Amino acid sequence: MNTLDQRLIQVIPNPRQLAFQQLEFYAFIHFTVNTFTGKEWGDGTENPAVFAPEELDARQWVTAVKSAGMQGLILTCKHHDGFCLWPSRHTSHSVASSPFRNGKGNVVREVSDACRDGGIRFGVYLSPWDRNSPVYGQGKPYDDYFVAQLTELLTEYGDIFSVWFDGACGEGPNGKKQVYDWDRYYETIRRLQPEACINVCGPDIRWCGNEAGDTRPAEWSVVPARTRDTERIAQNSQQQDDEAFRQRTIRAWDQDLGSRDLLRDESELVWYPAEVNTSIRPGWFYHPEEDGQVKSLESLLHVYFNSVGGNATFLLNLPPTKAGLVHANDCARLRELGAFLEEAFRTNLLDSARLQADTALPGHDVESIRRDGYGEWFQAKDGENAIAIEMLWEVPQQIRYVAMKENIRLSQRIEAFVIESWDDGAWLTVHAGTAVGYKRIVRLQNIVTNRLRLRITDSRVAPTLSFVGVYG
Ligand code: FUL
Repeated sequence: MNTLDQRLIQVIPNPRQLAFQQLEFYAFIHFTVNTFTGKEWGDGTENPAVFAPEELDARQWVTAVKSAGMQGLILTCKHHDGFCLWPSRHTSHSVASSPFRNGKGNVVREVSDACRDGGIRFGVYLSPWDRNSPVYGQGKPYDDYFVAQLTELLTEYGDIFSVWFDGACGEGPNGKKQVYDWDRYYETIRRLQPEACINVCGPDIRWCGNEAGDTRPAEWSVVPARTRDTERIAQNSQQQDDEAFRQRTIRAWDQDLGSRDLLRDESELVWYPAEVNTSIRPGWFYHPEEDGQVKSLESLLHVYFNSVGGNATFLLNLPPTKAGLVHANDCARLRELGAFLEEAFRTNLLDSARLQADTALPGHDVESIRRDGYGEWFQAKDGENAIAIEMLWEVPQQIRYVAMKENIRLSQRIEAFVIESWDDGAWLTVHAGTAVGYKRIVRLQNIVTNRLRLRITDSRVAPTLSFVGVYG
């Protein structure tokens, strides 16, 4: 083992990151005064009287979220406009000053309760950038205000799985510039909700760097520590309310964050897995004129396979309407997506296959890939960085997807693999890939064969596989 590989495989997820990655797919909900004013970024001068959802039903949101197979929900408790969806004791710019439930309402309460009742996780988005707060830009007074709000959210609404800190800020040199006390915010979260991950401007989950649902061909979880730099994240984030930004994809210079070549000269490495966030519609907030622009099933599947199937988590945004409901068009698409995924991954053809591996570390034989989980796993012998696993069926099978998972508790090791199908007396390469990590799902062109071979052709050290699934 060379020293670079030794360094790389020492970088592993902590338990909160591991639990987070296992959620795979969860929802974002963008809802605030913008829903009523038609804007994407409110400026903080909105009259709370505009916030009047008359049919708000958080259980309807949770039903829609679950119908797509999502396992959590992150709510914009406060967006850049500063309006709070809960009756914060530290500002009157909140639901308490609105007609919603006659000023007695609390959207955060209703949504967190509905999540708990529906058996999904609840997370909070709290925008650091606040265009309403009079103390924004004053340093400590704003930090005190922000921490007080965080404390309300983290102590009064049960278990929180994610605190999502947006990097966006449009106030440049002429505006009010707040230097955030990130360490103090993080310390507050660790103390009050030690299991919550801090996403984007935070150390646990890495923003994929765009809002269009674009992903890198290889999303690495072991990356340079400098990718966690909040200044850099903020610079790459939205600087103004900008439709073009929302469509922008990953820039060429930012494509590789974790190849061996790139990491070679990095002094500090961290486990920082990617999250892909995009909206089901062009905007993050609801606009009736976008009712006909709900993303197609194929385009959502494209993002799903590249994120959940590409070693990243998928945060899909749903914008509730002015009435306070997820629109029927979005609900229909979510049901369609959920039904598709359910059907695609229902039957694992591996259950009826015979398995052969050309090598295995004692105690980690190939049969371990049949059961999903980290209790048992396949592992090659030390020093063996290339292996082959063959799957054999009595009769030919029609194969559409192959899912692979590494035992990431032992880091991310696989760097290159191929899938081959036995075709007319010879092995035919049907897919060549790179990183696997938490999960890689390969879409195949409807292969028909009774022999499939997975060859891991390069690994940092002896590769592991905690699970392989083959689906028709
Ligand atoms: C961006 C924000 O400016 C958008 O309004 C939205 O909240 C998105 C998730 O992050 O940076």
